[in-house]
Amino acid sequence: VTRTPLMAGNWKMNFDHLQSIAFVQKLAWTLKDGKHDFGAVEVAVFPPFTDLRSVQTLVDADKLKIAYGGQDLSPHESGAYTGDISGRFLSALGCRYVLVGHSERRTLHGETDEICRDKVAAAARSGLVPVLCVGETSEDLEAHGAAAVPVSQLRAALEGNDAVTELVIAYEPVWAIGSGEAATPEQAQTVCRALRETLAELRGDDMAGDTRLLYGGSVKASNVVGFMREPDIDGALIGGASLKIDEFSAIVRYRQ
Ligand code: G2H
Repeated sequence: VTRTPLMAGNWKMNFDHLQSIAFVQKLAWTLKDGKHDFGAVEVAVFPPFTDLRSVQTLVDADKLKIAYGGQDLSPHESGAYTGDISGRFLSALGCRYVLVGHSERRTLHGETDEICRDKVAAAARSGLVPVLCVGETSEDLEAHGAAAVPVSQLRAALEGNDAVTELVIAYEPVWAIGSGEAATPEQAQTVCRALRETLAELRGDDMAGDTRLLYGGSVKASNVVGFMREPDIDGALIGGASLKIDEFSAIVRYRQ
């Protein structure tokens, strides 16, 4: 199986507009200088919605091979949903990806498994690749072990979503997010294996073999290699460390 690793920076609600632009430009220069092979390790950033247009302009003008996406989308196509962003708007801006069900959305915005399922469907309808985030809280971990909740979130997100043939899954244990305390590579591998097996059961071996599983939660340049050695981990979703150019570019170049 050849799955191209994906290093994805989730900027969350950070950076002002000029910082976003400067960051993408600097990232491109740093990776070009380092002769980064974009075909070997894919790079994506998830800026705030308000910066996507400028990121698109920059990427187009310089033919940068950096992919980008939104941090969320509406489950609806259009209509009376003040403040929401349709997947159509994102694909019109050249987005390839969109995050769905990040734990901060699930917790702070009450996004249920059903809402995440509708968002996965909406992403696919708009030609976007959903990056479905799953993960257990420390209470879940104690009560049910690590894999139960992420696996049930994946099942729920795919239920009735047969039209979704391409997605990325990010395993982000909630206790590891922004805490500085990442899961161990072995812990993350165990859950990613369970997720891949679930995908195989639901969608067959081909899709399970092709789907990239990312680990997220306090990923840094100093711990990324350990995760990337695991057979079922195909990249990382990076929050805090994706805001620092040296850290993020070192993560992207983890093989060097
Ligand atoms: C998890 C992650 C990025 P951080 O939220 O999605 O953030 O790397 O800061 O833990």
